[in-house]
Amino acid sequence: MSATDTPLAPAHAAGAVISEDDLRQQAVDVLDANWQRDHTVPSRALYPHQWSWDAAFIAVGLAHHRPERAWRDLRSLFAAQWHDGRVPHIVFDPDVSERDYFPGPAFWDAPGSSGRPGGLTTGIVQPPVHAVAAREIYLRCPDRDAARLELEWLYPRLVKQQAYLVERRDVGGDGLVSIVHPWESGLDNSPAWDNALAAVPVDLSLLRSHRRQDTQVSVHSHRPTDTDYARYIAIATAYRDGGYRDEELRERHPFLVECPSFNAILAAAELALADIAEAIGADPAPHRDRAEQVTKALAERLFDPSTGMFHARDVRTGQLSPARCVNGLVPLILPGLPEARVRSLLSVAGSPAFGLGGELPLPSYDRTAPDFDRLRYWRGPVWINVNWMLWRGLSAHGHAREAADLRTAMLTVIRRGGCHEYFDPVSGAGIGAGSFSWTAALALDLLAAPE
Ligand code: 2M8
Repeated sequence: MSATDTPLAPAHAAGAVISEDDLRQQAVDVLDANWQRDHTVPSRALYPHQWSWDAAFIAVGLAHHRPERAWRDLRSLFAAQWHDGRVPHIVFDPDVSERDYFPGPAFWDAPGSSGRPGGLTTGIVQPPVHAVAAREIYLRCPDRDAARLELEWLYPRLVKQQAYLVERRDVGGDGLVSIVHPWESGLDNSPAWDNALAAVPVDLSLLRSHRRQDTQVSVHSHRPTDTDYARYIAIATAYRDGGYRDEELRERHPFLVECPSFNAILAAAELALADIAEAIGADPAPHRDRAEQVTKALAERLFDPSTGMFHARDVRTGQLSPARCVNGLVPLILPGLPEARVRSLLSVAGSPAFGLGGELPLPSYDRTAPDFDRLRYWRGPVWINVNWMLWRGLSAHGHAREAADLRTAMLTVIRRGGCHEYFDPVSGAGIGAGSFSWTAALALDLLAAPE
């Protein structure tokens, strides 16, 4: 039976709905409990280090609770920025044992991974949401002068982060950034990568030499399969063994994909940088131009008129993935997206595939697809960070009613299920890690927004 045949579970199935005040307190408690010296961990049990795009979403919420921590979190992440501008997807806490997360620093810290200013990090990146977060914190900070000083520190680093992506990662040569690993998308095991991953040989013996840690602390059926995990290790190993260099990737790297949400976030970051530049007396114009170029390239290269939404492109074959995934709706965050594209995305978002306007937020994958999986990680479950971006996109395009409905749906699942990592898209129950930081942080932002 597919999930579309399954009736929505009654509201009480996933627990009682707590009040907004109780949720606010719960979210603050989660963020306080996950604060670690100079950063917030996504989850104490499952993700005990600092993650790049998590830090950005978390900072948005911290701005409502502890603005000084919001800045501190971003500062500690950018202190680990590589000389070439890349912001690593994980900054490892040296006090956490290698056994507590795989792949840990020993895996990533291979000879030849030069260019780091120090500290233990991975060598891949995640979507650059940080400029958007920095602008949000700045707008919320009561102490404008202190906030401007933070922006002055961050701005050149954010510019360098963007320059790394635009100059070193345009593997397809069409003005869009390629990701070199599914983990770079943040939507790790999304069906969006299935076709590109199918070309990567599976060596299950890698799982004997490298022991998965995620399945020790989480339910196996929620996590990527061993087959996919073996591919993840192989792709990360290939990039690491190439010294984390980005030259000749097309000739030697097994996974190169243009992701619609990564590129939409890249363009949104340029718009945020334009505002930040204005706030600190720098020139906003180049940022606006870059945002326009990326938006245009996205609309031309990754939109599929036959589905009415955006899709990931495999740079090695030139093919668009047929999978209808939520990352294909994220370009809605761009105010410069042509109106026809916006209308099309709204229609897909409101269709049975995603159900915008219904009781639940949007799932990560088409509900009507035969392989829709309500439990496995990014292959069906509801994620708050993606819905939060879509909510902002709907507001930016003037769709206030749809935005309000989505906000209510997000707050309802969190009030019912708790600050979980993700939610069952059928019953609304909270699943994955409990006490998950970005869900807590974005709940604070949603609660603070006018209805
Ligand atoms: C998940 O990814 C990590 C690898 O980066 C993992 O599964 O171990 C993803 O949901 C990713 O988007 C997120 O940043 C990370 C930490 O919350 O967990």
